[in-house]
Amino acid sequence: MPRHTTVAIIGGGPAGLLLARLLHTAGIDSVVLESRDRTYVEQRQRAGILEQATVDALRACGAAARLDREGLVHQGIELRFAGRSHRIDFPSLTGGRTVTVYAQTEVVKDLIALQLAEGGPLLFEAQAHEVAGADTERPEVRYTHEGRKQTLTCDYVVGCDGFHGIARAAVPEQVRRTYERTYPYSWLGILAEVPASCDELIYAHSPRGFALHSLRSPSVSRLYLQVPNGTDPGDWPDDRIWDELDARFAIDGDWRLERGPITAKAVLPMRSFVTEPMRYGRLFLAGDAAHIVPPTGAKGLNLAATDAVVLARAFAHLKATGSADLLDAYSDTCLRRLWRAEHFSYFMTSVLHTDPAQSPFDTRLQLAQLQRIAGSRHAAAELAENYTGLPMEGSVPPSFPSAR
Ligand code: FAS
Ligand code: PHB
Repeated sequence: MPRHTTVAIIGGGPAGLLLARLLHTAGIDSVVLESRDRTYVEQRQRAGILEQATVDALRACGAAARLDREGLVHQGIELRFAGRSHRIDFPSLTGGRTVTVYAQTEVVKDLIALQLAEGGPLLFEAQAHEVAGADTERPEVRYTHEGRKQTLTCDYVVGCDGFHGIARAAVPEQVRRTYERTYPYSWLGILAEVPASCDELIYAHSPRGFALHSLRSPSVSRLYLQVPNGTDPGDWPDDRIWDELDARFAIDGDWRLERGPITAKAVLPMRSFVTEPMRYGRLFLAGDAAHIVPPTGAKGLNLAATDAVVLARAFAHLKATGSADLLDAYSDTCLRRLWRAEHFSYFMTSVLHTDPAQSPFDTRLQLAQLQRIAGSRHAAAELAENYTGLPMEGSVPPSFPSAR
């Protein structure tokens, strides 16, 4: 295990793993420190939708072989409200853009396999405790691995350690600005061994609350329903879940929600969060370590991937030219696109969920907004452009500079 590396990466989730892979293809060494074990990281149920830019980034670094075989390209989504169904067609509204259904668990498995086979060190059960010297030329990451305290020195350190990680705290409080919104509801998410009852994702607004029908594969469905904060999944036996989903997806006309064995249940809270700047000295923050969105807009994983792409491009530029200008612009470059995604995620969450405290007037406003989207190409295009992912500034080159 090296005691020094060019880029120390804290966190082996999508942000850290994709960054390590992109750096490797640019011939830049890194070390990834991941606090959990491999099984935990690979099994953790999270996102399911990849924007085209995320697919492009995975292809650009040779991590998309299985994704290209097993990923399901989706050309639209369905909105349901007031007993009606409305399809939003992505290609016709965005000039050809689509999304791909491919679970975050699979992205993580693919990146871990590549990192272990070809990349730099990826240490599991390596818990980082502190980033020291972020504002010096030689930052240090202090961590514990196999019961022993260790220190990794580096040229740069990237906090990819998620919302509950430690890297963000290395940005002094007087420098750090945080922005946050919490929501008066959560999601109860389930995995069910049953084919999806729809060809594309269904987002449903109903007086009983929001529901989402997604999937993981042709035989495994992923569904969510809005529940009060603090809900105990144990209070939701399978039949109650299916009955409630039936009620929320109900539309005029014949449509049937297929039921099957539920193999996983979890409640996840909703939060919007941004920390600025995403850089301090030689410390950079990427992914959930810097920002959180409510999952309604399917942005979380994709934002993490964008940060990794922008940062890897900046490090590759520094290596190739000696210029740190892209590194210096990293935070602003990511934040400009991030705030647009924060708004879109907030918008999708607010227009589709029924806040228990909302008035009948609020509900009529939601229905008016949803009807506007269903009835206007312009309003539908705004949703489609945001959902499929806005172009990344200086988007990913067809292939990264080959490893020199
Ligand atoms: P991650 O949190 O994925 O990874 C951070 C990694 O750092 C973890 O593996 C953690 O173990 C490790 N770590 C933390 N502290 C450490 C330390 N001190 N030392 C070493 N390692 C440390 N997004 C969507 O788009 N759609 C969804 O449906 C969706 N559902 C979600 C459900 C849940 C329960 C959660 C929490 C998030 C969900 N998200 C969803 C968002 C999610 O996909 C994130 O955006 C994505 O995982 C972000 O990736 P990372 O930034 O890599 O952070
Ligand atoms: C998922 O498949 O987990 C998923 C899909 C779309 C969302 C959120 C979650 O908006």
